[in-house]
Amino acid sequence: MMKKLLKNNTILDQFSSQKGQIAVLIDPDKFSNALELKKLLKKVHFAKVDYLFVGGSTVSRNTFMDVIKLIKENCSIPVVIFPGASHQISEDADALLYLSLLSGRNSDYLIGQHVLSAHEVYDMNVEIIPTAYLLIEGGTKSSVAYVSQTTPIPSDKETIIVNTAKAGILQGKKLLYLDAGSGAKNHVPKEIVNKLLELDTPIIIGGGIRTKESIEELSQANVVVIGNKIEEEIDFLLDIYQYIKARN
Ligand code: 1GP
Repeated sequence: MMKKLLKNNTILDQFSSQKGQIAVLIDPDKFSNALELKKLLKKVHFAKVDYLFVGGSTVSRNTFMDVIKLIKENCSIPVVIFPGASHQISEDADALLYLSLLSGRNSDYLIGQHVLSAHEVYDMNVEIIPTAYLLIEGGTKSSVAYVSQTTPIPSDKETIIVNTAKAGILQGKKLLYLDAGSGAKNHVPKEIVNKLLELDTPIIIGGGIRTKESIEELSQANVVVIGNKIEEEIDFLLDIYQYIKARN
């Protein structure tokens, strides 16, 4: 137990250390073919992406664990679990975003899923990052909203968003994750990111980010997450490569 309490916050420190970092989100269901995944890993490595986030809404435990193992065997980029449910855990990952869906009022995603996996997660040798997860309206009904049966916060309700983030910090969350949902029409507005900077807590933004311009617009966030766009057009990693090269 002590070991866990004394553990260094390596990935959290890395999140905090710089703005405009890039994470590529890998949904194991879409990359269960090892050859396809290895091809993707070569490209993310070339682009010098900062993190690989792994998670999905429907993935089974075995597929999840196999994909994380394969990533770790073939790539040195830190792997962060972005879990869709309590069974998406693996000791091979570097960190786990311990998400509480604070924008919603579904107790299952506030505490229920956590209790189901707590006995395993508690003893895992993986960095656990308590994360305030806020779903923000992004112009489409997202899988997260559907699966969690929660309503996202409207993107123009700045005060509600900021107060939700503040409540999360008061509860001990170390990280803010604002998600417009996978495939969102509109990503989280940059004004929200700028407002949240006042809270002095690292910020992750995801959902609907599909252009280099959007990445630049949101680069005050610590980490910008890109999923769908890379699944659709793997060569978008060349744009990411250029962005990262200019940033460094
Ligand atoms: C991660 O849900 C996002 O937070 C991923 O969204 O697939 O739209 O990039 P996209």
